[in-house]
Amino acid sequence: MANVLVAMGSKSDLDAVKPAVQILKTFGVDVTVKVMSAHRTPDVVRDYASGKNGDFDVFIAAAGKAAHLAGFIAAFTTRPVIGLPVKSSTMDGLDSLLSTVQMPSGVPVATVAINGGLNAGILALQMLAIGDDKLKAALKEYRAKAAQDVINSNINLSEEI
Ligand code: RP5
Repeated sequence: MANVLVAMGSKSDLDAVKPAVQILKTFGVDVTVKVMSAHRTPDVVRDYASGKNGDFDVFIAAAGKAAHLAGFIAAFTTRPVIGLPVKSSTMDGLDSLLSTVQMPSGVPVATVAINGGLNAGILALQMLAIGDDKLKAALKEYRAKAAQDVINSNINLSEEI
């Protein structure tokens, strides 16, 4: 069974990670959610990232301000790491975005938008679907429904404007 670790730098990041956790659970993926900080509890992060505390297929790391959590995890694993920059400071999340996305060559972090929790979850699902035909089919269905929702939004549109 696929297993994703959703890590956040502080409990204050919880709202930003909820959409990621929810979509993963909706698709039946095992999710472990933990608060751990690259700066405040680096030993804990290292243990989770290096496989000492479980074997995770994909990591999602949410952090704000000097957001080094995703990059720090990526330093200890060759599994995919998805960075989720959190809008948690006076700089509207731009600080988090740049801290997460600007990784040195050789140690990538796949960074989604500021507070892009849903996309972080979907991207993790797409990674897991590479080796899982059932998940691949479920994602195709999800996309088809999303497309239908856009088409349906045209119904009665002219009456509303
Ligand atoms: C980061 O600093 C966390 O990821 C959080 O977004 C931000 C603020 O943390 P708290 O001071 O609210 O714990 O490390």
